[in-house]
Amino acid sequence: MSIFERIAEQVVAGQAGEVKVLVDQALSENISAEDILNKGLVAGMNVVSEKFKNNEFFIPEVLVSARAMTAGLDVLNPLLAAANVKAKGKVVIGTVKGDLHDIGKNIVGMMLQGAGYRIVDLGADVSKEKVIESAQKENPDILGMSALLTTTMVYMKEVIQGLKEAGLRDNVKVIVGGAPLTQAYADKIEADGYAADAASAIDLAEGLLD
Ligand code: B1M
Repeated sequence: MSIFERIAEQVVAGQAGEVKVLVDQALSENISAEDILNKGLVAGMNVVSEKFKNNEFFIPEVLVSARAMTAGLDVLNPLLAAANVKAKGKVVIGTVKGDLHDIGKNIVGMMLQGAGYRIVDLGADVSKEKVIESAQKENPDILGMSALLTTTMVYMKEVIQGLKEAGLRDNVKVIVGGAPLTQAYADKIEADGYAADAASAIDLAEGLLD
């Protein structure tokens, strides 16, 4: 089994310590950080994504795998930044104002990171002003908004309106998700896309930036 397959396998198994050891080992064998990322860590998270989509993995397994992937990413990040590896795109993500539910948003962020996107996580309870400031500063390809309450999902429309008023709406694809959201609601507020889960969010991002 190649070192890449072993890294991927340990990401799927959620073994953070093993992932770190294997990533260090791969680096000591002069394998590039980019190859370790794409052929090892991301390959592993792709398997996790599929298992999650097919109901073979549930939230706890996804979180443990995401943590294992992050352990590997922590080792690679400085090297990737130095090597200037081009990410697939930049995603600003947050849970909307008034809403403290951040577990789903964190999973979506981690899975997108695992799929090769750079993530700027604004956290939870994020105001329209903070989104606009971040859109100006970070110039993201995608803005992702999450909401878990029927009372807070309506705020997404205000954020989109705020982006329009700031002249930023055409610069960024807006994707939305969270348990009370639907495709119909996403269409109504003129978001660019809706994803029901983290694996679909990756497919959505890939499609929008294609
Ligand atoms: Co709250 N809560 N909660 N809660 N909570 C719900 C959402 C609720 C449905 C429970 C219920 O009554 N059955 C209900 C909402 C009812 C409604 O509005 N229709 C509710 C309520 C009422 C409340 C409070 C008002 C309770 C109170 O204080 N009276 C309060 C509100 C606080 C606030 O936000 N202001 C509250 C508080 C909390 C806790 C703090 C205790 C905790 C949150 C902890 C945290 O997130 N750090 C909590 C929790 C854990 C839940 C439930 C039990 C679980 C949510 C969760 O994490 N699911 C939830 C019940 C439920 O949903 N069945 C509930 C797991 C997570 C992985 O799934 O977030 O759906 P989810 O994310 C998925 C997808 O939705 C999607 O991908 C994710 C991964 O597959 N997705 C995206 C999510 N964001 C996306 C973004 C994307 C794309 C996909 O693109 C950008």
